[in-house]
Amino acid sequence: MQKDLPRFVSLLTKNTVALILAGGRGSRLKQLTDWRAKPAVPFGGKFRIIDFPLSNCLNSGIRRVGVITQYKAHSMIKHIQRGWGFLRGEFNEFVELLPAQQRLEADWYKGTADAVYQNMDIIRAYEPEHVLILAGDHIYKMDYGEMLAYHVSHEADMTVACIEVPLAEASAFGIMTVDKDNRVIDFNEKPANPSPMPDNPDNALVSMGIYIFNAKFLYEQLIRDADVRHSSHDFGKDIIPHLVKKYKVVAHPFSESCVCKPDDVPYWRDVGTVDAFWEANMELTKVTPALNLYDKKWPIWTYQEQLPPAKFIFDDEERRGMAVDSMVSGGCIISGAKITRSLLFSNVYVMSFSEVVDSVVLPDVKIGQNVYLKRVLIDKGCIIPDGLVAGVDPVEDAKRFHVTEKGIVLITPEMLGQPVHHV
Ligand code: ADQ
Ligand code: ADP
Repeated sequence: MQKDLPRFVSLLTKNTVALILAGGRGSRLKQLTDWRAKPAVPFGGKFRIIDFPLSNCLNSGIRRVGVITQYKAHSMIKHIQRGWGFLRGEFNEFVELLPAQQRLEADWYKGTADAVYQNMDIIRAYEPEHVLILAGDHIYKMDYGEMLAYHVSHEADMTVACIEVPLAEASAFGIMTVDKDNRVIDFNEKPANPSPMPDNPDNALVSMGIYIFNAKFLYEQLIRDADVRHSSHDFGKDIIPHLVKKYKVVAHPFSESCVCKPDDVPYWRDVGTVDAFWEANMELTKVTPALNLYDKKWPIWTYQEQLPPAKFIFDDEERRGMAVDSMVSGGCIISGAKITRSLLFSNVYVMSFSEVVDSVVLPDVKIGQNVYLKRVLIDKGCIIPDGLVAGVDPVEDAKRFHVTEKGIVLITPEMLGQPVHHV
């Protein structure tokens, strides 16, 4: 059996279709998602959030992927068309966009289950044995092949990936109770008072929103749910709580399929708020970040413009352009300015006498002279005028910008009176 295992997993991944749910609004990211869906938000210097589940699929050997879009999809559609069009239809591999298109009724996607239901005929035509359903808005590295093998060896109808989180944060998730064989016996979507794990009262066992279904079983359940009048047609709210009572739903511990070193704490981040987004990006500038983007065995693929290397200029006034404890992406020019503990995405220019500290700067930003920025998050395309100071006086900042609970200052083009965004 052991000898046959790799072939066993490759057969499973080959007969799987993955669907990435990328249609939700993600409103906790505030103005960052005014014009783009959360999965299309840039992350980590040159990626977009959706590149993580997409790369996980490819690295796991799942090469048939549908991306279900709805809300403000233009930016994501453009990204996927440019960056993910290299798969070959002749080899039965693709990344396909599945926008809400009122195929069944005159409705957009109501809930996550409805989003899959409305595309069921397309999925069926690919004749998968298993359907892997993913959220498009988490940062993590996971081998879905391991989870598929787990699903099959447990003879489950459905498998849900799970992780332990501190009880205080657990009400944002689907909470699971499992028996000694990891069978899910109870599931509560975002309860106000989540139950702790029996052997660990500080933590709760939560769903990661990653599901594997036997394909036929999924179709039956979606058809059934479509007829339930009071259903919100959502996996977490409606489908899973119903299934755990009648069918074999199994919990798969993320620690078994996480792609990391054996001693590392498995990395899975919901960058759903401005604070979480800023923190996860800032973490990458640390000496040994918890998320390793340098692992050649599990590359994160993306679309990227062809850009020249980052440039650091000693300006006319003899000021050194420099960056320390920072990541500076391609196309950046740092001219007589100082960058400390910051992450600069592609094409960011910082001019003389300016200083950027503890900040995350999204692509195509121009920072003028004599600017001082500390603990800020700057949206794509902003032009920061000469002399602007942000991150020093929260009262002043709040007059023009969005200041988060943790004091991070979010600056978007519209807040600077620059509404016309380049497309
Ligand atoms: P949430 O993340 O809160 O909880 P949801 O808002 O449904 O769930 O988003 C899941 C994914 O589906 C996101 O990627 C979102 O973009 C997408 N999505 C949402 N509505 C959609 C729609 N109508 N059409 C298409 N796509 C849509 C879920 C589970 C919890 C679990 C957490 C883990 O419901 O049980 O604990 O994920 O983060
Ligand atoms: P891109 O898709 O060019 O990489 P973004 O990720 O910044 O850009 O996505 C922003 C999306 O929102 C684009 O489709 C852009 O055209 C649109 N957009 C941005 N600002 C505005 C605005 N003020 N009014 C209308 N559309 C906007």
